Amino acid sequence: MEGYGLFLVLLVSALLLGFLSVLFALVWVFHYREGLSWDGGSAEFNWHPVLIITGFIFIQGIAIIVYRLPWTWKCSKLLIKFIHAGLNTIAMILAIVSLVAVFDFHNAKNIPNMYSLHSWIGLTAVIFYTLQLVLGFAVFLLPFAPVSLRASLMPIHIYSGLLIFATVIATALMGFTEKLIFALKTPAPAYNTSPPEAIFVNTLGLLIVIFGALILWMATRPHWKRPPEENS
Ligand code: ASC
Repeated sequence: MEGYGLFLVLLVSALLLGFLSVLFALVWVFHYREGLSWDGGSAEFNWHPVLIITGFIFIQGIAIIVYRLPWTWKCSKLLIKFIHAGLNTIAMILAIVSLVAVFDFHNAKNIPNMYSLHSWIGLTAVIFYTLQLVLGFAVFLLPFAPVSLRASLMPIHIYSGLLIFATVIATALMGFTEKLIFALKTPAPAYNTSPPEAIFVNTLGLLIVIFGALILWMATRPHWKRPPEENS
């Protein structure tokens, strides 16, 4: 349990940043935008940032580091696997609902779909995340795959999980910039005049980058890994 105190500091910081990011997303849509509803208008679009930040960034980040929590090392590995898979399933559902909100809003307003880099990379991330979840469930949770197959797929599972997580954060940053450019033009104060909403959402972007940096650091320190078991 090398550097356990530092791990706790990073964990508490990541949790605070995660909650703060969700809070910022809610303040953004309720204070600066049209709030939330499911009516084909802007308030339906607003589910997109709220659900992505809550599910696809915060919950996914926690799902990544559940194996690193030292007080779970005495729990059965199977239980932690179910928590890992369960949190990732919740994140996947929220990400898919958030995409439905955008497509539904676009179609109601006759706005084209899938033309931006944000949409190309974002949809690709959701598809790969779903594949990763199904494959992870089949190989690591169901009792059928031989240990040799588990061992050879584990580095790929870890690599693709971290790559998808980092890609989701990069995609969210593109989304913030897009939305601010679309929303902040005349008669609203333009983005390039740095109105309060622009500063606020840029700050949200910074919070998410720092959250991601902490999660990736905690996940990749070899000495914070769950100690191997005899029969795992
Ligand atoms: C599993 C599991 C592990 C790995 C290991 C192969 O399903 O619980 O620790 O795969 O067996 O790397």
